[in-house]
Amino acid sequence: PAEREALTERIRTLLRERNAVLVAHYYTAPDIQILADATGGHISDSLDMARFGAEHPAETLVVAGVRFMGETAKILTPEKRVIMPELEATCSLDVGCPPEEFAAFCDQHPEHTVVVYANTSAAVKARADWVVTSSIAVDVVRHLHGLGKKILWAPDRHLGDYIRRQTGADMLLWEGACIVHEEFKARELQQLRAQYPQAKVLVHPESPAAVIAQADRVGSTTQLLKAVVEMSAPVFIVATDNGIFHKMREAAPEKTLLEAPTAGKSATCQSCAHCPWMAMNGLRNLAGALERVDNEIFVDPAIAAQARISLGRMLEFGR
Ligand code: CIZ
Ligand code: SF4
Repeated sequence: PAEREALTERIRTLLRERNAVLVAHYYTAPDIQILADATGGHISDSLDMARFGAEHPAETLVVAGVRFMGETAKILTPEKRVIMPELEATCSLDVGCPPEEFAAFCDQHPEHTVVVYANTSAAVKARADWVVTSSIAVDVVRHLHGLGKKILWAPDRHLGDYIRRQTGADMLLWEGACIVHEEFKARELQQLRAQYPQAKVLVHPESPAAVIAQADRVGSTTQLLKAVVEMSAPVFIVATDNGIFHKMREAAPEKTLLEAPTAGKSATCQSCAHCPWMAMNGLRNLAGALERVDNEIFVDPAIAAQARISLGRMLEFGR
């Protein structure tokens, strides 16, 4: 605790000295989220992180999250310096969608509109017509489907399959998955619901279809957070990364929140559904990166220019 105090103080000072602002994802540790709140920074899903960073006047953005979030910030504001606590923090969706293989897949299907999830590298975004996050994916695909477009979707197959069921769009799916959400188990969830019949079930659509099928609300992290406040149930079972519990408890302290069960763990386990790459962000490496002003994110300018077009469509659509 004493070390945490000292680190927190050090980071506050450095943020001021470096004219920097902290932008954190909901899945990062409570320490980091508290600090972002206390220093005029921001905590949100990746779409809002991108928006906030682009609109904030600070010269330096400190992005606590995973690599694609830092890259997105850099693409949208190339004139700003973007640093991250840990450059090795990646995402199984990004890793599972290598740019060359993806480009080859797109080339095989030239008649399809290419829509990719934000959880991808800059090069994959550059190859896409559209970038979406889970908060607007269904709306964007419904819009494109309405225009008669066929969709090539990447990389999350569970999210893609969910969007297809929601919209009826003609969709080709890349076979990627999130190692966190993929682990939620349908049968165990059924048992937990039987134990808590009054509970509402909140599910992120990166989860398997049999888990989504049991949801009272399916949505992005922001939408699930809103659901905890709006829905009148006393108990919620939450199928997404447990980093979100910090904001959920803050928003609805009187409600009981349970983690949806994952493989081989009990429902009350505190560490089953947590992204190992998000967990790489800590106060210590955050302070270090700010101190040295390193761990900077660079994106090839030609790729960034291309990716800015597909990202720009998302930001415009979401307004
Ligand atoms: O699972 C993730 O990494 C999410 C939910 C990203 C996002 O869009 O905020
Ligand atoms: Fe990627 Fe899943 Fe981690 Fe999100 S939770 S960063 S989708 S691996």
